[in-house]
Amino acid sequence: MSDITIGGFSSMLVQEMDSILPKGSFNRLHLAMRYSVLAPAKHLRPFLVFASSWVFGVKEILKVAAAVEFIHVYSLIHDDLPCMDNSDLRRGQLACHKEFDEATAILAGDALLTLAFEVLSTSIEDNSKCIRVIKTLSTTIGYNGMVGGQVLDLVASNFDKIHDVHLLKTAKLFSAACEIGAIMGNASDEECRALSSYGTKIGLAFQAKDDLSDYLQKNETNNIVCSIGLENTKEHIKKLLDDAASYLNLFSNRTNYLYSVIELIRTL
Ligand code: GRG
Repeated sequence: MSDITIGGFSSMLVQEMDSILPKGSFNRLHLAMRYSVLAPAKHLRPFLVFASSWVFGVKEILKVAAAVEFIHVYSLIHDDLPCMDNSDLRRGQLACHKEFDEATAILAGDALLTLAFEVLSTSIEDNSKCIRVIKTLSTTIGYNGMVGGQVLDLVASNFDKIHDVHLLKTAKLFSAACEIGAIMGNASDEECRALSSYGTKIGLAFQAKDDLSDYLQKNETNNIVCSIGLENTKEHIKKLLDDAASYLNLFSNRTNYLYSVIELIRTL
């Protein structure tokens, strides 16, 4: 995989996910999983797995990247439910619970969460690497990560709380994606830490950008812009992206894709 664009990566990832997902055309659960996973998306988190592993010249990373995307899609399906964010639309189409029904959406999310770990445990041949990847991902998405962030989100109001929600709900998965790429590349502890920190900064910047566009386009309140103001939010995003870049100084080459994510987030 050389000289690939994020779009080119997406096409290969979609093919890989298509081949992993169950295919029963009359099975509602299978259809719901495919409907949500194969919808048009940016695939930033799996791209970060690829971009970090690229630093170390890893050749086969698509299955691991797909597992990270399955986790992300599970979180989107559950986040859209009426008892959570209550969104009717996702990825330019009806949310999973609207296209199917709530029970199917809950179960499709559960099945994707489980499938992610099945894929990791069956595709990473080196056992110690496999356990490290599973440990990184599972600690990122549980009570002290994504799910904990969702709980906090229900009550978040000031900057500190909003920052914690961004960290737990969004940035930790970005960071884990980068760390997983590093683990797959046999990175040193120092390199793993640098890429994990890069991912955290990227994730925080991505979420602040998302809040900024919600504020500007949908006039949404109760987000970071309302807490620290428009100019401070822009400054905050710039600083986060500059910090992300500084973590890449440790590496002498093959950081092109990681820099391209910084530029992509600047332009979102
Ligand atoms: C597990 C119950 C439960 C909830 C999960 C993390 C989370 C809570 C939900 C994620 C949903 C969400 C709105 C997160 C904020 C980050 C965000 C803007 C996600 C959308 O990600 P994109 O823009 O989406 O990368 P695509 O569709 O391109 O993958």
